[in-house]
Amino acid sequence: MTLRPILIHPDPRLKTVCKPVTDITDDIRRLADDMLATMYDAPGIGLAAPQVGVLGRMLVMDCVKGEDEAPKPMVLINPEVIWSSDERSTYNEGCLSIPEQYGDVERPASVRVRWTGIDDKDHEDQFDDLWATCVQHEIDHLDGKLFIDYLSAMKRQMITRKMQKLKREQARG
Ligand code: K1U
Ligand code: ZN
Repeated sequence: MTLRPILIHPDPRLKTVCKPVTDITDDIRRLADDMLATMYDAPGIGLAAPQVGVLGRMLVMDCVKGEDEAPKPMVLINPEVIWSSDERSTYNEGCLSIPEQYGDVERPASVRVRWTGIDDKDHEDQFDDLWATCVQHEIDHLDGKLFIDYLSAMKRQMITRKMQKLKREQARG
């Protein structure tokens, strides 16, 4: 298992519409393990393949909250939202590709999603609460969309400038 570096916005790979994953190969199984390890290490509750520079439609997540509850690592390949509730919920979202920046995003409160599992089987389930927010945030990544795209142009520009500065500082070492 290898921790993979997480790309920081702005990066053209985070703006790309990702291609479907066609086969569950050993490379894909390794990527799933690496993405879960990278997500837990960050720490985060989700991670999409483009955030580690792989432009395929695959994401991992685990939104279990309490330390007394068993972890629930999930790997979703080629996920598709097949139903969204009319009810909306707002969450102050963050993103591992936009560290330490947050913004309120309104999304459907519940979604039904169909995907292929790492077991190569078809799955379908309803997601609610934080799971619903997270799976929509991660599917947005697969479509080249970031949570800041839901914010005002002024807030988005302010955050983007901060990230450009952070990347310049990181490059200087
Ligand atoms: O996709 C990502 O960048 C991961 C992101 C997922 C997410 C967060 C909030 C709302 C929707 C989606 C994160 O995991 S940011 C870190 C985070 O939220 C967190 C970190 C530690 C404990 C609990 C939450
Ligand atoms: Zn994100």
